[in-house]
Amino acid sequence: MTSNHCPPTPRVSLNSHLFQSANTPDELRHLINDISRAAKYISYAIQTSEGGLAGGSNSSGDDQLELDVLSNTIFEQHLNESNLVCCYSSEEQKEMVELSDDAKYSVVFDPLDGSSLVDANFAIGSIVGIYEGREIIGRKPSEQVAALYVLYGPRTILIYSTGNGVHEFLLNDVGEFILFRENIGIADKAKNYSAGNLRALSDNPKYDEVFHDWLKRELTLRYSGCMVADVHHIFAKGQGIFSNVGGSKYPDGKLRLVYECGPLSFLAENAGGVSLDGNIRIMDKEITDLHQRTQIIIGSKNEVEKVCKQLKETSE
Ligand code: AFP
Repeated sequence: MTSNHCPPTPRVSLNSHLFQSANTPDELRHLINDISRAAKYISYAIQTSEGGLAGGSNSSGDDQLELDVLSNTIFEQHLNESNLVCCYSSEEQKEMVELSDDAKYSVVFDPLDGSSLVDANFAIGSIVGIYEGREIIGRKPSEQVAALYVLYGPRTILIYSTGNGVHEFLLNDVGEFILFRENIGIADKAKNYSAGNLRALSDNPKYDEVFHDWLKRELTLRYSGCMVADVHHIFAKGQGIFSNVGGSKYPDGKLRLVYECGPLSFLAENAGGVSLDGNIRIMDKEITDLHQRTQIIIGSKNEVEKVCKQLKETSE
């Protein structure tokens, strides 16, 4: 007898991908699953809350939105419940927080990157880096064992790497992250550019030259003001460059090594891209302060190297 019922659509969940394709150690797989559950709650909170200022400020002196605070708390709860985290450090908190004494991993995260864009209904994201062991100070982003980000846009997507390719998952209607694209690559040549901290153009003539070179060569500008969304554009299109270069207001650029640049550099390099601070790999930078800032030029190899050369010609 034949049946009218459609067979279930073949699908690969985040958990089964971590287990079967990426061959991830069990504890790390459980931790990434727990973090992905936190992201589902944040995704729901973004869709249902009204946003607005909470009245507090974070360790960098920025105003905190209600959703920043809420997202931080959601991360905290899930990391705590996992029992796999000895300590964590959040962009929203000054100090490291100790959790389970004998647990294996430290987690660093920006719970809601681009939160100032919430009111405008732009895409925003969460960024996570995972290290083995307790210390972060004195380490380098190259020591991360995994990194991921979640982008809350028209669709919620999660991108992760455990050093074994970069893979993208889509949050479906029943709340499961399902494989969307596997082994994402970044080509050497960029057609798109995403230029951050453009206030530096007025006092950093080399950055001004780089920017005008992009204009002259008619690359396509794609910039939203949320690093997760802007770097994701590079993964989505398979090419592009994102920059956040220093000027007098932010001499080292605006972005944080630990919470933003480190994890996204781990992902970009795993996709065949390059990420430099103008001189060296972001992955090779020693972490001396949890909230230290760094310049970053990330994306397609040829363009990143060209820009860093142009910026260096500046200062020499
Ligand atoms: P918020 O989290 O305060 O919105 O800041 C976002 C961000 O840290 C990063 O996601 C952007 O790339 C960067 O700031 C935007 O910098 P510009 O002000 O230079 O555009």
